[in-house]
Amino acid sequence: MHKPKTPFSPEQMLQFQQDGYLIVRDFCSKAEVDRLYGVALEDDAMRTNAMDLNDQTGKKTRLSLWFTPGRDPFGYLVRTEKMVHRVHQLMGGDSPVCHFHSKLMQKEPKVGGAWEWHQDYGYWYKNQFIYPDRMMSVMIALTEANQENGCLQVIKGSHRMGRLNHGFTGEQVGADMVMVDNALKTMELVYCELQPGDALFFHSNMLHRSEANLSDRPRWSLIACYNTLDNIAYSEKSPAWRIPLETVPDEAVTEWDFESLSKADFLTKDRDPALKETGWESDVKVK
Ligand SMILES: O=C(O)CCC(=O)C(=O)O
Repeated sequence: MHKPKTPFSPEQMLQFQQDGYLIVRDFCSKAEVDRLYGVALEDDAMRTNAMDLNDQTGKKTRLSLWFTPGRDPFGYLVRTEKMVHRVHQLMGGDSPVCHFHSKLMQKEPKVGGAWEWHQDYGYWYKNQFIYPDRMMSVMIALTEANQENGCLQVIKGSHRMGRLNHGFTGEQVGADMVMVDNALKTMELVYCELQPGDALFFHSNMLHRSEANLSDRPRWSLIACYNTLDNIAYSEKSPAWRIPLETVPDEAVTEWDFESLSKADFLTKDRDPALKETGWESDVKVK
């Protein structure tokens, strides 16, 4: 019988269960990061499909979000064996991995805005995914992320609180601040400083936020979001979340021919009225 791949050690699995996140240093090589960042900067489709989202102070965070992984270096990366096997293991290892969506986060120097405390499942609950333990995100740093340029902050172990209520805080949707403050009194706040190529794997109920980028250096990253095939979304019209991923070899990112993302199914604020019904449009507009 085919033996499932288990790249994480039992100690790492325990750490993920307790802390809700794991950092894998040098998950992507310099050559992979160069290719990904090059496409991020140069592919017109990324630029024309980017959305600017306001934070509470009027600073803007730019992101491009698409659903179906294509024949481009980002589409390859999210389907690499090293990625899918790790995500599969962290989400239980007994149901195929699907790709919900990916986002290219473009936090520009001086203007890149903050993100309020939230859980990703605080949003995805609206899409009626039923199992939070079978959803997760992987952030891959394309540039250095540190406290000066607004790296991700997490409350270690906060995924064990379960889903918190989310509502509007100013223009953004954020978690109930009473419970966030309680969490901060109880658990450790961790600044996830990353070097280009580092990966942060985190649970869908992990409380996280980031501050504005007040530095003079960009903070760009990919966030790939996954679910398992058995985790049905009862109110989600985007296509990818129920298609089991076919993996590609790790070297695809740097060695395979690739296409532009021009045919990718990007989320745009007004392109797809059907998405409005899913709650996606409103989530993204305010996030
Ligand atoms: O990139 C960031 O700073 C935060 C993004 C985030 O929290 C999210 O997309 O859920």
